[in-house]
Amino acid sequence: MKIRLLCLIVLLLSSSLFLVAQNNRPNVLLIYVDDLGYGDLGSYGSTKIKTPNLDKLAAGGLRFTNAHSSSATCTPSRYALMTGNYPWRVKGTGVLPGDAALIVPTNKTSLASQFKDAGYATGIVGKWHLGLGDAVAKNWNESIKPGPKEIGFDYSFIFPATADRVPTVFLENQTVVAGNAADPIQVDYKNKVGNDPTGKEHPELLKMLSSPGQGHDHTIVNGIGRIGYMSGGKAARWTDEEMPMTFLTKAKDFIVANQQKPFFLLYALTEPHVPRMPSTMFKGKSGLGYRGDAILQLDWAVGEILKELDQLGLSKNTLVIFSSDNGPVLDDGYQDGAVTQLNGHKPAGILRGGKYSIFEAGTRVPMIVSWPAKIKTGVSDALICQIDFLATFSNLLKKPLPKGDGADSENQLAALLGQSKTGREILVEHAGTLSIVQGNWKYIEPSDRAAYDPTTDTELGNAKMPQLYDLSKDPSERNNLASQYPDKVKALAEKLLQIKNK
Ligand code: NG6
Ligand code: CA
Repeated sequence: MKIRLLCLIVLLLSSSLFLVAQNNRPNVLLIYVDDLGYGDLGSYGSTKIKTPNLDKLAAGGLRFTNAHSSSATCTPSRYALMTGNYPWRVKGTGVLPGDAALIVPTNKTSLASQFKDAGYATGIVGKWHLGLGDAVAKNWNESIKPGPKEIGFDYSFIFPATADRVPTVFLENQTVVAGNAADPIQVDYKNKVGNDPTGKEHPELLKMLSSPGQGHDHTIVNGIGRIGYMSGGKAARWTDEEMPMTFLTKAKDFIVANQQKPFFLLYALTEPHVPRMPSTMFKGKSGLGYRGDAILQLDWAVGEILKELDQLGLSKNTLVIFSSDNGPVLDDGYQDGAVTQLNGHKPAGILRGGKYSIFEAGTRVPMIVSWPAKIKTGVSDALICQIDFLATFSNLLKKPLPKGDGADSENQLAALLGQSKTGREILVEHAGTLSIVQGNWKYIEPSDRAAYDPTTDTELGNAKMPQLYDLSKDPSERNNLASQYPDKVKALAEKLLQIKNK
């Protein structure tokens, strides 16, 4: 009898220890989408676009109202996500061409290497846009290093830059998928290579016209003019309509293969970035042009990957984070109906600006966090930035960051898990120009940059005079209070300078 009791106690103790261990080592699925705006999801107020899968995730998790990417474009936001450093401190972290070299340091902790060092299986499936190899000149016909592996991803299935940039190929573990030595790939961003028709010379070959003056009229791939020239690799070139299925399949395969270990998967969807060329099942479905269709498509992909977690019994102990790399844009280079069929939809919700803008819509993005084993459902107004994921997961994994790594990243674990309502005290936002947010106040530094970009129809938020907004009363940044509160302006300008000089 006594022995039985003892066994029972040992069993109970070891299973609760196991649970503790499990709770500190959840699987982490980071779903990172491209150019989705603060107002694009049902759970963030959209009535024109239905996003049932993400709304369900939000209803069962924590929905953030003041979460940010570091920057208002892709490369710098992804750089910050990976390194925990403000990208504006480092030259060469702006939007990269498709032939750029890797910009993430391989000798510092990255979000991926941190998970890897903690014993996780690490993978990335989707958009990369952080450069590959050690130089612009590279041989696309052999394995390219350094890349995802050298910064901590065991597995990668990526495309190099953006969907509108050459080379329009996938790389699996840093080798082009379906590459062929007899049809070598060449890439050039200045001069035409090979004999492929370009959008500029042959607009009659396009299935979707590019927007005048935006430059998406170089090599045509899959009936779409791209930025940059490429030749060769005919069998390796992607079909845009298949991309969601391709990425979903690879992401599922990774999860299935690593279901016994804790894993970190960055599932970096390309939607709703241009060129929006949804798969047949979504074409025309939103009634809002291809941008709306692309959002339905990404919502579907999220639903499918979550279903996979469910079927494998992994949902409860998987921490899912959903967010976007920057704010929304309608016309980003193609005539795809985003403008003409907008139908009253507000991609940025109540916020002003969008992608490229230092106004809030540039970096304030949807962020949903779910971890059924640990996170209570609700809404959080905590100020939090994707740059914080590095220090936050360092805390969760109990792997302290080496001194100097991720210096701009803050441990916001309590906010991420909904245990604290306050997040950062201060955040610097970035869109070329910088701004600083502290509590309700936002100060935008004076800038000579243009106030408005006519090609994308974006209010960039730049002004020669200082700007000060009270975000609690004026989230749409309409009333510049700088002249009424000169002391506040001075204090925030000084604080910003201090952070810049850090
Ligand atoms: C811009 C492109 C735009 C898009 C963006 C990058 C032009 C005129 N526009 O320069 O189409 O590719 O870069 O988007 O070239 S991001 O989401 O990857 O930052
Ligand atoms: Ca983007």
